[in-house]
Amino acid sequence: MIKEGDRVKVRTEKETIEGVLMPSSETDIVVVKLDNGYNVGIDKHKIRNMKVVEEHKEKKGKKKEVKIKKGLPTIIILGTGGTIASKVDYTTGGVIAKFSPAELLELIPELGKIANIKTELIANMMSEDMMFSDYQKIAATVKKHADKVDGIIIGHGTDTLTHTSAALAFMLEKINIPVLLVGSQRSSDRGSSDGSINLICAAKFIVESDFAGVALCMHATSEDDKCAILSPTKTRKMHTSRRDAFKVINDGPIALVGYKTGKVEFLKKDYLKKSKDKVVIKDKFDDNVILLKTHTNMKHSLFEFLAKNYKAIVFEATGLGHLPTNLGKENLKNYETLKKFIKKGGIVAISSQCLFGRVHPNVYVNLRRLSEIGCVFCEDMLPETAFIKLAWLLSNYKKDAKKMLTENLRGEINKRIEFEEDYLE
Ligand code: DAS
Repeated sequence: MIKEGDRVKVRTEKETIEGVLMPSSETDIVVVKLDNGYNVGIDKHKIRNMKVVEEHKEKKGKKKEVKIKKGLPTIIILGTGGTIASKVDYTTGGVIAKFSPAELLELIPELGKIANIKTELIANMMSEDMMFSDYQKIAATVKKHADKVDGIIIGHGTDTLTHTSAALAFMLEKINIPVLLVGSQRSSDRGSSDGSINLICAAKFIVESDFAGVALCMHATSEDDKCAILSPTKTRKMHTSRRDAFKVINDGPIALVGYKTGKVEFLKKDYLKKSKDKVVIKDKFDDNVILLKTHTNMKHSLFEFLAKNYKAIVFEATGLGHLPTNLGKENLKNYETLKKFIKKGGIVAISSQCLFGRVHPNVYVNLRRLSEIGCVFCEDMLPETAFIKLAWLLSNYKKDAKKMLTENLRGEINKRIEFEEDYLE
């Protein structure tokens, strides 16, 4: 029986191909990794014959223990999956998460010179599948280790990295050490992989600085020169594949960490410092909240559905906070639906799909009409942060949720925007 990882010889009408049988996501395509590292896909219908040249043997071997170095701080790396955790194992062809300390140090030996590394696998998932229950598992694991280590790094997929960082920032009401979330835009089997540099810079920042609290550590530029320590509630993935995709919106980075130099340069002065405080977590979330991007030609039936099925709606509205509620049969009915919804205790929160700048309830009459019926304008808060925050507030601070939504709790709101870096250059 031929299995993934076996070395095979495949004969088609035109040629014979030899290599390692890899996993294939398409049923009628066979994927073979050639000796030069490239994968070729072969249409099953064109294969005349395929035979095993050499069977794959599982590498048994005892897990190598890593000896603790006296005097070095201790960092635990928690794994949740994503590209940063996955590596194609060329012998088997399978994508595996390499996560024991020994395996990780084998992959990134520099880490072992910075700190004693422990690891724990919480999940092995792509981050687009994260649920609130996963946030609760991560927070519980952080609390379990927080007073036994000098810092925590959380390996995580990049797509919703900043949703989880916002959730953790709100859940960890009191935190005494740094908790840095790290992702990788490129998988570890590619020359341009960014994961190991992000991890090394995160470890250096933990060891070199007195910072405590939740933050992200990702490439600051598309070069391999430095990483940025970024806000957990105002950062967004702004490019599908660039390594410096993570940008702080309406603010700037907390600090920069030189990869080669290890030099930490703080750009913010008012950050939480390491302490002996006990960790306090409030980890409940209300499932009855939805985040919805508004667009032209929205149907009134959707507004009716939202009002009937949700407790709170966060709109990623247009411009300064506009909704389709002003003109025409459909839209005027939307206004009435929201008015009734709010009257019955529903919450309508408004953020902007412009991302930069802030929403404003008074500039236009259309905005005033929304403010008058009780819509909450969420200042310069990111839409996804407003969604996470409101779901968290509704469960942990139920009666004050609406009021606290526009209070700055974890740096998610800037009353004044000082930092205007032009990201669109
Ligand atoms: N699917 C992406 C995720 O897990 C992979 C990645 O970018 O890490 O967010």
